Amino acid sequence: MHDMLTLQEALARNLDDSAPEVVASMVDTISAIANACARISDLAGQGVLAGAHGLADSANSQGEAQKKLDVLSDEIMSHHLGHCQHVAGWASEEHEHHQLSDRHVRQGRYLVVYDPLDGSSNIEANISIGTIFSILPHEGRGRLPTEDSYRQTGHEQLAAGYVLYGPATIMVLTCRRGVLMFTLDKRSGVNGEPMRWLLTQENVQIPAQTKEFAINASNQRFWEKPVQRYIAECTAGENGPRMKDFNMRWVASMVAEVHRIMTRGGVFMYPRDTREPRKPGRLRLMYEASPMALLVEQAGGRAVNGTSELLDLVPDTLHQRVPVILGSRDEIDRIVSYHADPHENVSWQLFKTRSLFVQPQA
Ligand code: AFP
Repeated sequence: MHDMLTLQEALARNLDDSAPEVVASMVDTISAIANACARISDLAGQGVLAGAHGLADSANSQGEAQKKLDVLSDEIMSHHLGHCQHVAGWASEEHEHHQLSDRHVRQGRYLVVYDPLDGSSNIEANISIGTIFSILPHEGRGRLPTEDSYRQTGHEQLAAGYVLYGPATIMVLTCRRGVLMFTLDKRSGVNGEPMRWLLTQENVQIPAQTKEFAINASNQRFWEKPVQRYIAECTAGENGPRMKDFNMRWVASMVAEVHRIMTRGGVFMYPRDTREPRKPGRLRLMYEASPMALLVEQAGGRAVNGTSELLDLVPDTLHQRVPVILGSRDEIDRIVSYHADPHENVSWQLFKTRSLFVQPQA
């Protein structure tokens, strides 16, 4: 491991076309996030022994019950960002409003948006969970950031990433110059030194084709027709219009699903559904969809809401929800074409059964 680049070394090389003060400030900011995530990894890895299992006696700004690890992870992220001189403010899934750095609010170059703990329903089941973050420019540098300061499209992100707390703790990161993967060296960090993140993959590329999709199939009856059509064709397998068999995965941690796609391709879908027509989707644009969309696009994939590129969307509010369909480019192109086909004729034999997943009696 002695010849592996550290996070700081790899970032400096990745940003070698930038001004020195930009390199230094971005390296410092991502290091602050990395140190926070190393601490979250340690807590998550301690499991119930860390006293971080179960529900907190609180709800987040969207009325969702909070897990103790949600709250602790948010406090850790907030603490590290508050001590970073380059961060003017931040917004979290766990708080209705953004938070201002009490020391660097005017001079900070960056605004950070994050989901401190994605996949909370999996904590007690010991299934991989993660942190998702997005770094935006503080355009009004020198002035106090407002909530409007955060309402930037995904194209404005200067960097985006996630940390997956699995058997290994892995950070996947882009500064708009390709995608880098780092593994936390859990045997480092002695004598009070921060743990090291080592560069274990660079120039990550998502295969354009795949035979694997991820969707919560229990919602099938609520999906709109283009999604019904796409999934029905996948499950029809080699005897259906796709003429090949597909496999399905569903972890219920977006970070784990996206990481699988980063490593071998695939499609992830949390589409709009008709349960609550007023609710455009489950996932949040600013701290789930946008950062993941930048990562996927930087790795050669595609990320849409069904009809538009996710990176094009201008957020209305900090916690705006959107449909998310992302992954292997050829598959996303197909799904977009189905959404664009107003008269799409679903071949009815796919729907002869009561459910897409019940094969007709022989
Ligand atoms: P939680 O953090 O509340 O568990 O939600 C995780 C998530 O936002 C995303 O990571 C998953 O893909 C999706 O929700 C799972 O949703 P379902 O529980 O409806 O499958």
